[in-house]
Amino acid sequence: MVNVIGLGYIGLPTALMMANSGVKVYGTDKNKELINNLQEGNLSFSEEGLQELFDGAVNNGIEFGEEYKRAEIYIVAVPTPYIKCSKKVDTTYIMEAVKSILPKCEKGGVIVLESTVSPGTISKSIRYLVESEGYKCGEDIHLVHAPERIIPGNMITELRNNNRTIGSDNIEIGRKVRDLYKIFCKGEIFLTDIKTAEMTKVVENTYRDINIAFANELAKICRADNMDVYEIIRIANQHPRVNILSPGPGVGGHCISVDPWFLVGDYPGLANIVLAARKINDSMPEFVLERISEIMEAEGIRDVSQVGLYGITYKENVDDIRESPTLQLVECMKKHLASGIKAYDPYVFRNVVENQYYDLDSFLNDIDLVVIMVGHNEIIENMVKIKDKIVMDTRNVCLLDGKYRL
Ligand code: SAJ
Repeated sequence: MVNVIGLGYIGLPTALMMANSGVKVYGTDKNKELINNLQEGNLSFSEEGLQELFDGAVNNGIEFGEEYKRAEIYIVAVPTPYIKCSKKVDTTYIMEAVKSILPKCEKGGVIVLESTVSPGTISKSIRYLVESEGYKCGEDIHLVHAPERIIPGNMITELRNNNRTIGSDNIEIGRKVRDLYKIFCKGEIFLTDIKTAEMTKVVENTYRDINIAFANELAKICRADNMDVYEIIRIANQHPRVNILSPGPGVGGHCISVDPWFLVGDYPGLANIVLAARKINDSMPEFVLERISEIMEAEGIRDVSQVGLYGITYKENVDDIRESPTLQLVECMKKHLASGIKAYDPYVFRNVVENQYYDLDSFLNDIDLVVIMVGHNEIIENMVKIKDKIVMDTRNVCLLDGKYRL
């Protein structure tokens, strides 16, 4: 039996995938409402292929509850935010999970941590916790790090096909966990030690953050000197060794905008490019706001209530709003004591921001300037509906003439 702890964006698909592959799985989460929903057959977020996976897992006997079960292997996929003042990883949720596992775990059982952590965290914090509770690591309990790599929007395919890393300080235990993941994962699974696995995961997301920051900085430079950043990136990327990502209104989500901070917090004075990249990406919502003001002035729009933010999620084709640039922009506006800007997202039907619309036509009727914040397919397909509006496109997805860009 495998007990998966934390049934969010990572834990749930992983639990369902294992159950579909014939593993006996129990899914645990402390959120009672989430558990009730899962027990009633309702998923908490949408993702292509998730419903089918859920149905298959239920047929194979997966169960959900708030309690922890006696198991040989635990998989922990709970959030690891960063502490705002120190920038260090906040291990509260993992510690809570591990502490609850210990009295249930079979002797010699394995705790696999999927949550992203700063290098050394498992040895410094988790191992310390286990041993201070009276268990011997490597005998009573084995700790393993198996950082997830799946991308929201394409999770199920990536869960099946991506290469993975497993960090274990005991080769036999590493192989045992690798064999469990191999049941559903067609990608190559690399075995290494725990600290290398921890650092590798943080490095992967930091690499992407720095690349996006470079694109965002180029957007600012090109705006200052009237150059077309998109054309420049497109041509530069024809070089066989250049691959610049796309500028945008900011970096959201619970991974790329969080994990690089762990390096800044743990290696002050060393993680300099990392820090600069974080600052550039975090400055983008403010930059978009400046662009909106310029366009309002150029077009004679007097009131922000005539402006609408088209897209609220942190990126295209997902319903996740965590650290979303749109929400950061709205916060920015509050600091400037400006209110009244409108917002709509075809994926968001719960109220998350003031002046939010749930119907595209009413949203468009009430505004003059449309700011495309997310490149959802649905927004691209409905582009004709905004052809008579003033358009500011932060994602470069709009083919209409006369639009403003970053
Ligand atoms: N973004 C840009 N420009 C780009 C690409 C992305 O502005 O060219 C923005 C997005 O709009 C979004 C943010 O960056 O706001 C992050 O989106 P993303 O698609 O880059 O990444 P995530 O956070 O959805 O998923 C990442 C992935 N990591 C990498 O690609 C290295 C995923 O594989 C990880 O599993 C995930 O983080 C995680 O959980 O760590």
